[in-house]
Amino acid sequence: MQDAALAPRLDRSRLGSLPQLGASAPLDPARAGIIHLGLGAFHRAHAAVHTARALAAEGGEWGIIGFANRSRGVVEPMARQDGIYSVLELSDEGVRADLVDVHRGTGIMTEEPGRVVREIADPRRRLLTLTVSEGGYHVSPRTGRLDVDDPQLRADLEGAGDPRTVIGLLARGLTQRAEGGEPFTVLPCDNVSAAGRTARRMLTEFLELSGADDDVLAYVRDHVSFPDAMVDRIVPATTTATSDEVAALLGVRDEAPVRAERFSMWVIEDDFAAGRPAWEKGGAILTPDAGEVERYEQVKLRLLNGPHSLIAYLGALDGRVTIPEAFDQDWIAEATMRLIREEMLPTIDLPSGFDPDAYLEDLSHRWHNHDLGHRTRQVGSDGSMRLPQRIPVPALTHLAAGRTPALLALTVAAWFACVVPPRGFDPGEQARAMTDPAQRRLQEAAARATSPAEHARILLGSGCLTEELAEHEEFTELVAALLTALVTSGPRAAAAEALDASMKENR
Ligand code: CS2
Repeated sequence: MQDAALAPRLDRSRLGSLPQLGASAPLDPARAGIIHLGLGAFHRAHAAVHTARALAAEGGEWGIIGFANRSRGVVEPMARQDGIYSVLELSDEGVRADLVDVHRGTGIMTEEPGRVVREIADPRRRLLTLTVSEGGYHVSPRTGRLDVDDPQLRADLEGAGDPRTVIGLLARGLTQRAEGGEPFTVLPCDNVSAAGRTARRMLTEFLELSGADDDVLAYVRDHVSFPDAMVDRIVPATTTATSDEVAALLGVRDEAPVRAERFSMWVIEDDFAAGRPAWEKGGAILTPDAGEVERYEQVKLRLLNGPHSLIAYLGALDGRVTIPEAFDQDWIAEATMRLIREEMLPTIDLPSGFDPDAYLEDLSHRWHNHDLGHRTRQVGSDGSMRLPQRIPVPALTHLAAGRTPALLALTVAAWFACVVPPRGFDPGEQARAMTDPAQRRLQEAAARATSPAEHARILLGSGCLTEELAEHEEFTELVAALLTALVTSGPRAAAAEALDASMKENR
């Protein structure tokens, strides 16, 4: 592999001589129609790629002004590289690298909130995409409403100074945009159920609580659309080895490359108040049917994301560094596939023409992709924001019908064991490397527990997976028993216990 440091820098002069995905956006940043919040690897390997392909098919003024949340890690090299970077695609046929050239400006949300607000208010911008992860929507895991317990959100509600949260930035930007009244679209691209409607709901609650004028509320209601979407592409975190791979393949130094699997899917509700790129010509599926998008979202959250969490937590507890290493363990694969088939699939309506067997075969192939190197610690991080999207609804469905969702309970117990371990239990290096904004708070809440079972009861009782689920004592007891098994007998024995109990009638 070539050392990236020795290769000449990637910049605009390389376009034309190196392979490129789709087409370049128009060069004039003033005509960039899209603002993106959350300029990380996922957006750059997903929506940006579909946008480049749409531009190749139909053109249009759809350059992207991208803001990272707080890190300079992507923004600075992208600025040095004229917004260009490469996507490494890893498939059975090997690896290929292509340039992407659709970004027409970058910045950092937390450093330049005023600029984000001005961009949203600017009539030349017509839509905003979001990849800010689950936490960016500020939905309380306890109540399902706007998370007014969050100090940053509360500060934004009080309105003194620049907004610091995504919802606060959107509210301020749209309030200014309402003066001119130009329509706008906010298109969330995160693994959040009904993300478009959720974003609209959180934003509207925010505006109401902060005392916004009726005109602003009416503008948002009537002239801003919030389509739902399902996004899917596995994108591991970029490492320096990725730059070396690009140097070997393309002969240039790219300090902001991304690597991804070949699979990419984007299903979007076709509800755009101010136009959009021809994404349907760039590999996305657009449908006017919000119900169909929701069915795809549920497939994604319940068949892929929820079970992905289980693989990550069991794998980390078993000392596995990557998802494929974890999924190669027969007992992890068995627990995962039974979680999917028995506890997840029966709780969703499938999109029309959707073949679950083909999807699951594909999924298992994707999870076995060793070249991708997707880490258990990456998928296992932020469980406090991810699991509320993945666990409570299917668990409640089974509990209401008198069945035991033991593999869903195992997912929760394994999350606790990794991220909020009971006193005296060391979950190992991979689990210790997982991060979670609620870790400290949960750890403190459970500090008085004298046993793993009590530890689990306190954590669930705090409402970390909704208050509704916390009311189901049988679920709490299941998690308590499985956490005890994890801590005393290890993940494999706990998984066997859960497999035995799964879907038994409990009344
Ligand atoms: C994963 C997702 O980290 C996670 O929670 O389940 O990032 C997953 O890789 C993507 O959603 C795939 O589209």
